[in-house]
Amino acid sequence: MTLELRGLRLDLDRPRLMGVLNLTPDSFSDGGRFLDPDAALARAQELKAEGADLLDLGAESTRPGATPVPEEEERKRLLPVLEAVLPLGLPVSVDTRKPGVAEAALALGAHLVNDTSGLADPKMATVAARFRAPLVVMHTPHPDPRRMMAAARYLDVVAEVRAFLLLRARRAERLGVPQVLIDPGIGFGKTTQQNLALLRGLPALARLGYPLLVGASRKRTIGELTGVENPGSRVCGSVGAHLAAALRGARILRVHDVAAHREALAVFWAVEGDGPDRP
Ligand code: HH2
Repeated sequence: MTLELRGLRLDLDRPRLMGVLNLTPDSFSDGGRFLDPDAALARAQELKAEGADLLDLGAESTRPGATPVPEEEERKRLLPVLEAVLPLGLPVSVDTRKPGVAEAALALGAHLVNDTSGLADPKMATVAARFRAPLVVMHTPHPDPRRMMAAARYLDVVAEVRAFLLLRARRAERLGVPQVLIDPGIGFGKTTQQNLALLRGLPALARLGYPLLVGASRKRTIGELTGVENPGSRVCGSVGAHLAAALRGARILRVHDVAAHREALAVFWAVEGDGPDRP
């Protein structure tokens, strides 16, 4: 399976690492650290040196309860850093719920749209289609982070997330998106038990045939399972979750701590991988 990224290509026969770069004052684990464009570029260089296969730039926190950012402010945070980061040569994803922001980022040369609203606005798909960019469709029970925990009621979380992703992925394809990726949205309106059920249930999502992205990095569930309160110190727990995800078919892991994941994946893939990708 290959991901076509507007001229760049990423082979997904083995798990790949998407390095997180949050250009926000309020992200749950690294808010405020990379607001300054120079600090953001330095962080992007670090993520590349650690072995990131692609970068995910976000300028609006989506943690449960986060306050939405006006579009103008999101553009102001995102676009200068995107411009500075593109020459690094890595594929760059833009993490946004706003079609206008995605459009401006794609016009500058971003390679992938990461829509954490789960295609709440079909315009996101028409924008991605126009730029021939792939689109990540992520599950959330409500596109507004202030309301998603209250919306978290499932009878069968795996079946419901699977049905949602299939519906939205098909809609994106009908609207002309060249390649769709799916993501269960770990922590988006889900309890720890529901997140664990989703991680166990990943094979059912992988069987839909779309490349599967998973992001559990430093999330509350990792804190609850490990007892580590500081999100920045949840590295080992995050690696544990992502190896479990890779074993069940995840092909892109969205992570803050790239170096640790790179090492863990090297060993993981030496054991689990097969064929020409065996390192
Ligand atoms: N999680 C976050 C943000 N974007 N995108 C995808 N596709 N999947 C995810 O699981 C996902 C995501 C939340 O993490 P983070 O960016 O660290 O925090 P914040 O939203 O507070 O900026």
